[in-house]
Amino acid sequence: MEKNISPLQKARADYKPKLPKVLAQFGSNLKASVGGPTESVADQLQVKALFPNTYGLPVVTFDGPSADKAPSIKAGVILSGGQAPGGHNVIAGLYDGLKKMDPQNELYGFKGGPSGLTENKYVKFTDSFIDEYRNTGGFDIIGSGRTKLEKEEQFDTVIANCKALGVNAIVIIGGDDSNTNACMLAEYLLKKKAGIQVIGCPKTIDGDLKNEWIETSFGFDTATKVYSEIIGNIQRDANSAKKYWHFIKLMGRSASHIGLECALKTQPTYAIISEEVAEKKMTLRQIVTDIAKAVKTRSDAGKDFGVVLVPEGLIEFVPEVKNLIDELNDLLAANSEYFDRLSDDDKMQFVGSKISAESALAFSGMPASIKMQLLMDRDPHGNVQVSRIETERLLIDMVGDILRIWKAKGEYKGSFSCQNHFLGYEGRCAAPSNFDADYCYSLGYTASALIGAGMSGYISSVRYLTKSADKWVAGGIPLTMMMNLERRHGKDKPVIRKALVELDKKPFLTFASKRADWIIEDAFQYPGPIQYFGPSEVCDLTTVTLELEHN
Ligand code: FBP
Repeated sequence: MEKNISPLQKARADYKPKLPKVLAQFGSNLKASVGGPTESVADQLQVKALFPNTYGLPVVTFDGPSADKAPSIKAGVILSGGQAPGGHNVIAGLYDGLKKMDPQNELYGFKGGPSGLTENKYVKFTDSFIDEYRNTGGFDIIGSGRTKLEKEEQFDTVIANCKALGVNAIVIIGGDDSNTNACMLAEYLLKKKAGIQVIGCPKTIDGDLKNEWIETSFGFDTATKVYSEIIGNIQRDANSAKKYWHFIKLMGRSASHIGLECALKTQPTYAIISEEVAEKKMTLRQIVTDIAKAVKTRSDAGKDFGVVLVPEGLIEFVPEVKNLIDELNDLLAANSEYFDRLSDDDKMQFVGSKISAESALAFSGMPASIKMQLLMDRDPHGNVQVSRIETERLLIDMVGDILRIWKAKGEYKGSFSCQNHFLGYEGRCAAPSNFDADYCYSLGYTASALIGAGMSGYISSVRYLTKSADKWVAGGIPLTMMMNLERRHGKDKPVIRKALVELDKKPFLTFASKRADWIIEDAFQYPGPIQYFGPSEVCDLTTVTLELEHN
């Protein structure tokens, strides 16, 4: 049966992703120049003790062809965690890089995320298989999952499965949690002298897997473009009908990079940045009072409409709620089986009796629906599933309460009619923008070069991303460099540190310098849809965040 693909998909299949010169020109095995020993971002002694074989590895940069022939490679790849546009191109780049090195090299895709490695579910990639997925969105080529690989039994099963198949390298395409898995697996495989290399690739629409060497995670560019298009459309509707306040929650589990990027692109009436809330130690009451003041200011000017951007992770950054969540995490981790058997009412009572007086106060002040959402299962990495908490509705309710009080006192005369939206899943599988198509392909290709150069415990790094792709620099960063200790499931665990929005850096400062005007004026910008064909200044645009951070 002929594949049912859209005209755009057909045309995109022919797109040839741009590569850094060092990868495009040489392609076969590459020479790596190495820097000095490295350190983890924090907790150096503890991280070093936990990762004796992978700690302190040097940063690697590819700078030309290598005369050494790469060993023959049978690699396995997994997609891990939430979908992000461009994952298929990472696999295509990895495949092409391996084949360029030696046509006999092979690539296997382990299905359904990390569990594919332990359950030995795989497919062998061929040219026609890969061709079908070039430049497409989604992770459906092999699927994804959130199983945490951290136990020795799991690692031993991975060794046994790889050995049986002859796989001597594993590429893990994932976010901070998945690359933490990659680091632990690399360490274990070196300790066991298993002869299997591990390379990570930085994926997540959240944009929080970044540092000096990883300028952005893939998928952030495309997802924020999709959300900004929709926000722009909603703003135009708000400005046309002039009767609704739209509260739009934007995905991004923890950091507010997505919210900030979308705000810079669309100039909404109001945008909350979670990191600022934490820095200023704002209470929920202060947050909603500020929004209510903006609503009143506009209403006094005859404008009973506007758009508010709410970051998905906000709730965890409000100090009173953060303390509550930390206590709940520990409590639920220590009593999970007992807790699961309780009715909803008993759960509330149990929690109320076990947490501190301050947290109990914060908990009791929340609507029942939000309380239950806070008690829901954590994901396998111990994270609260914030995408399931309806923060935007909570804010609408609380702002409405304040406005009603002001109205009763005669201080506010407007109408506050609201619509709520959640933008998340709409953007995670979009066809990658040119930037993500190129970046992802380069990341995959770089991963193949790292394998060829015999590296393990590295994450693929492609830098200088605001320059044209031929000037990008490809190499690898030791995963341990990004690690620190954090509290998970009630214990201190080594994890890759998330990059939060920095309040003293240009993206936030630019936003902060403009936002007061956005409340009064209708400064809305309408970015429109991603353009795949047309002038480079429209089609190859990167994010405002990258531009401000690096130019
Ligand atoms: P990753 O960190 O795995 O990339 O996932 C990010 C994310 O899209 C978050 O923004 C969101 O909170 C979460 O995944 C949603 O998880 P799920 O896909 O399990 O609903």
